[in-house]
Amino acid sequence: MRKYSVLVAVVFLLLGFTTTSQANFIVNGDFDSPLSVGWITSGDVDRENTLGSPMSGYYAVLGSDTSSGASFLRQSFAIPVGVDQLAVSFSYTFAGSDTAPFQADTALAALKQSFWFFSTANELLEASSPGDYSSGTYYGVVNVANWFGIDATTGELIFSLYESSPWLGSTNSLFAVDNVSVAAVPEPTTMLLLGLGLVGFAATRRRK
Ligand SMILES: [Ca+2]
Ligand SMILES: [Ca+2]
Repeated sequence: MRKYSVLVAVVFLLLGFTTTSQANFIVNGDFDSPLSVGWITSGDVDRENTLGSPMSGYYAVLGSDTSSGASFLRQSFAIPVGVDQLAVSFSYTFAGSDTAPFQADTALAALKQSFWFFSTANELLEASSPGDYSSGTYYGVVNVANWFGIDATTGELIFSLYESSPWLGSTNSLFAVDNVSVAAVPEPTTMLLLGLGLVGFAATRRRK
């Protein structure tokens, strides 16, 4: 009985550790608050709630009122020391009408990471109208240990929509995002050491 309670305690501690290390670095990633909370926008970016799944309630939408030009939605965040990998996820809808045979609209999601004056952009998603019109959930892991083992200290998540001005036909796309999350991926070695430590601690206590 005692053995089981120790095991249960270990499992709960590990779960707790995992949960705390997966805190979302993105503020207002569910767009429950106005865009001005956490986000920087340029071009045509609105907060709406008319689309259904995979959007939930309010979401941000790029290019819903425009048919040409570029729109951006971005947010910077600090990457805590010791974090080597970021798990990025978001729901998206890329939709519209496109009758232009030669010029497409492009939706992009990227994670820019920086250390000192070094920076690099990691492309997460690139979609072109009309062939890539789709809805879904993106999930990916970005490595932020670079520059000879030095970790990036700042990240910036960037969503953008480029709507073309075609000389034949017309395009009009929108790019909606919701449930945006960037979190640290728990280090397997840390998890293992913590787990072994707890098991060792439990074993020591049992011997007494
Ligand atoms: Ca939402
Ligand atoms: Ca549009």
